[in-house]
Amino acid sequence: MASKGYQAPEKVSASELRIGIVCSQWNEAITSKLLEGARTTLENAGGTILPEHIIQVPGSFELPMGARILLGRDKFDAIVCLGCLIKGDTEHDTYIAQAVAQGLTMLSLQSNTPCLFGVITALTMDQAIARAGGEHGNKGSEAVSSAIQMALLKKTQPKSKPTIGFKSPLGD
Ligand code: RBF
Repeated sequence: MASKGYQAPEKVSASELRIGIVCSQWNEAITSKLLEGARTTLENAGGTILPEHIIQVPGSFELPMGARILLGRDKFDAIVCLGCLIKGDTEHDTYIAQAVAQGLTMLSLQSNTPCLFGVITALTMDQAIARAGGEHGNKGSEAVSSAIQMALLKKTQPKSKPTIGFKSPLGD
């Protein structure tokens, strides 16, 4: 079955965008494919990922902190976080996925920089393989497409200070 995931419109250009990547080392066989997909999609849109703009973290739980570290190093238009959670005998995957989703949401809003959730949450390794360049597409590639869309959306907004109480710890 073809991927139902998000595909960016063909004509968008990422040449002016600075995109950072945080990649989890758990299930590295899968996350390396997500990283490959992310890089290819960005390059196809005219962008590049500099080596210093990619960081590795031990597991998915560390993705929000990894994104926070990148945001403290440089100014980014978006950060794409890549990971792979696979269900085991316990509920660790649910807790970690919720923590990551919540962490990235908070960080996006507080930093005013989109931090994308490129995390596969699979019941089996086969499901993960299918979503890392297999029959369900590549979730790393889709996360980059979403990052480009969000970054361009943000860039085209008139500059105004948030007025509803968000104060960025990063001074953005
Ligand atoms: N990290 C992942 O990215 N994917 C996993 O499937 C995964 N499974 C884990 C299972 C257990 C029981 C534990 C304790 C951790 C797991 N982690 C996984 C690592 C987690 O994201 C984090 O790196 C560690 O808990 C250290 O904070």
